[in-house]
Amino acid sequence: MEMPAIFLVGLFCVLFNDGTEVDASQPEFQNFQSCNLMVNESQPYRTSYHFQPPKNWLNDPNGPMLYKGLYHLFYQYNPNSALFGDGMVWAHSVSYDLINWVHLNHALHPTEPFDIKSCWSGSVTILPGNKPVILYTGIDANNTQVQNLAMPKNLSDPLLKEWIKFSQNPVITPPIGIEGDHFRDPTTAWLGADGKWNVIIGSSINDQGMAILYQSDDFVNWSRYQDPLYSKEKTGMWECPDFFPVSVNSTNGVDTSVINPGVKHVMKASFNSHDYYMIGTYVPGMEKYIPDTDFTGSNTDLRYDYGKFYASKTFFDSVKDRRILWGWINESDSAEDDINKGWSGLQSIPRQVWLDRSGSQLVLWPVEEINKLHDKQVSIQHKKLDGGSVLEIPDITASQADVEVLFELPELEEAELLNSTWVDPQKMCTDANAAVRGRLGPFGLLALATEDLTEQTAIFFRIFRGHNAYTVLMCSDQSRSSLKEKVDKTTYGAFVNIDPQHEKISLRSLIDHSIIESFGGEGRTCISSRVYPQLAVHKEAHLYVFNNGTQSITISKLNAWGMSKAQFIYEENCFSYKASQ
Ligand code: DQQ
Repeated sequence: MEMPAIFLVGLFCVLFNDGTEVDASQPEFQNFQSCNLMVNESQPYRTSYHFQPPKNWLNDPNGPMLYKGLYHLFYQYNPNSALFGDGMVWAHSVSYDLINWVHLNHALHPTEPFDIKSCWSGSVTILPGNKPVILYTGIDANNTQVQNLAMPKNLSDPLLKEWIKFSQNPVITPPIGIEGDHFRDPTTAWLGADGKWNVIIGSSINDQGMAILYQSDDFVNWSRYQDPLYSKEKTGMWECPDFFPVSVNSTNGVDTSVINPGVKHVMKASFNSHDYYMIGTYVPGMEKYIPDTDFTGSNTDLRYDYGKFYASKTFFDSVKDRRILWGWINESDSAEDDINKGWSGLQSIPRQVWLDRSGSQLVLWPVEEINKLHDKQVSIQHKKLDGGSVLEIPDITASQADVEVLFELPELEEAELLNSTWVDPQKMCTDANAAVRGRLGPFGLLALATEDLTEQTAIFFRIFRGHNAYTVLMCSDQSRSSLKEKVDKTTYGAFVNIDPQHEKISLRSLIDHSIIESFGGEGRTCISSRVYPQLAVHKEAHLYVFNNGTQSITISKLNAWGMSKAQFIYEENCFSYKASQ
């Protein structure tokens, strides 16, 4: 697209002018107590430490970044309803620690022909000179998906409160052969050695999902590369692709533009309601992505999370040298329930992402800052759990808790034989829920449970013996999570890539009223679920560790904490930062 010189000059002034460096490390809160958004106790499903706005619909995380000491999270938000609809905006919040948040005014809302129906998902790229720029999908009056730029009005404002849409938007429109409603969600751009910026955009042609590659010298004029960076038949429309390097021999993250022999590349795509990823090699110049293992369309494909988790996005935290993942976790209740609650949708606890030692999968782990919310602690050590026993973890707020447990299996060789037809872990968990006794397992946690266990969500393991190896199955069983009807109680399951002969079985669950995020095998398998107990709410919620196998196991170590509430405030009248130079 040809760009009149005057507009280019204008854009470059906004993108490349040096703002005065401001140290934003001194926040000031006014009337903090009265500003903290209060939770209505009649709302048992609102969370205490997960990110959510006070009301209405939330979906995809957009453009997460760290800028001048502040974390920014933008997200898809419907200001008019607890349900999805036209008029989606980029809501905007900032944080010093990824846990406590200040809600700012919306960064982008539909105002122009190129986004008049909605401002849909996209990403932030930080251009040289520490200049963030948003590239997002606008829905125009014809429902065509076009890609638009927006720049901060004032780069010296660490809050980046105001964003200006580029006057020459859209900068990318659907190419010939791509349907106007199958062209969205640009990624964070990476800079090639040839000086070109690269972004991918999600699309599909006849059910063949793809990441279409665009390149630019100036971030304004974009040309489509001849082939998609990757495509795969029968995967359907790829939403919110993400493409980033991971270090081969370190848990540290690396900047999105790093390309060298010390990294592998992750390609993530959101389709069929899940976030799937591949690990592979990126060949710049030829613009090829060669996955170690391709998507197969079966349950062996790698997922960030085997429960609820969608439209996620990562960013590189250059201060702590880590890559952080945010994902949208939607509701499992009905639209009618959402209207009554007045809200719908959560963001996951941000997770640090790195390549597993095996090189064959990622590891995801809650960011360390979440530990700041740890309140009262209970510990158990070296405790035998006979087959058929349930042990309460007392004295903590079981409705908002963080629990980590390490199981030892002294009778490992007693594990049941794995039947060769058992290849679908979710089906295995559904067919044999927590009530079905095995030999080694089910054992794990009963969260958000009533004292009589009529309501409970069981997060558990079963161990099986094969010819040469053991198989570890992890399940999240929602079948008894609520007496409420009209709630999706699907059970989730996945294998955990660990060898119980050499490693103890670990489980961490973050429990927060209506969400349980569970991390098995030190973050190699994650399962998030949404649950709506009717009785096991607030003080009536209990937490147990259980063993419903016939063989005994040992709790080698258990630490559980009640969690304090995270703070969510509105900027107006409640928050200002003191700039020190
Ligand atoms: N959500 C956005 C789209 C994206 C979808 C609209 C994924 O841009 O494809 O809110 O959840």
